[in-house]
Amino acid sequence: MAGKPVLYGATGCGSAVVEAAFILAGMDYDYVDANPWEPSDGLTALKSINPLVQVPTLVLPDGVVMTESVAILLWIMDQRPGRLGPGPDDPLRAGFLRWLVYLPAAIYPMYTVRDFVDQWVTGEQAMAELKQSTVNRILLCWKTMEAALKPAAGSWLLGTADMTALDLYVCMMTRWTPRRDTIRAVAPGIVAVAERVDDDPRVRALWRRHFPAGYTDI
Ligand SMILES: N[C@@H](CCC(=O)N[C@@H](CS)C(=O)NCC(=O)O)C(=O)O
Repeated sequence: MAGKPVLYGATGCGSAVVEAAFILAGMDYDYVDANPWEPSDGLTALKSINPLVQVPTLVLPDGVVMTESVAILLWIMDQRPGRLGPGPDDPLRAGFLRWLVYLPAAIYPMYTVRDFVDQWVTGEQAMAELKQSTVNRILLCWKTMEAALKPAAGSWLLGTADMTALDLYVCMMTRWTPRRDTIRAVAPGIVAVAERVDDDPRVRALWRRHFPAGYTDI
């Protein structure tokens, strides 16, 4: 496919994992900053191609628009078979797919609620309670994943030779509320993997750009 894909993204947002995957896959991409919380030309352009106005959104060289971070990650893997995770014939594939989809299906929607809590309930108390409920659910999800995967010290989540898209995803999402220190209490092995991904020289600069010291989400 000629030309480069165009990634609509924002600092600290779900587009970070797509950038990390492009780096590990050795693929070039163009980037349009489209922070959903700040008016910009990029945001206006994003609105015209994604009615939900969410990042990541990817425009393929042939003009096809992709949304959904997990779909974009799987598309990148299609472009570079053998990288970023086990392929279709690998016995690890089923578990890889399960947990790769679990993150955006079970955890990511909690942020759609908590980032825009006034769209779901009214009143300060109800909003505070709903926000707390999203944190409770996020922690339950991390705890469940930890119990199932039991990550071994010093290994990647699935015990693969190199990190996979799953490790990248976990690195990004554990940065979000309630953040690493709180998540560590219920999922220490997962946070250890996230920290290992932080330090990988291939993606270290990217994470620093997205999650500088003192980073906080909403
Ligand atoms: N299901 C989507 C969720 C994307 C998403 O919620 N992105 C956030 C930024 S991290 C966003 O754009 N929020 C703005 C909004 O939902 O209006 C995915 O997995 O890519």
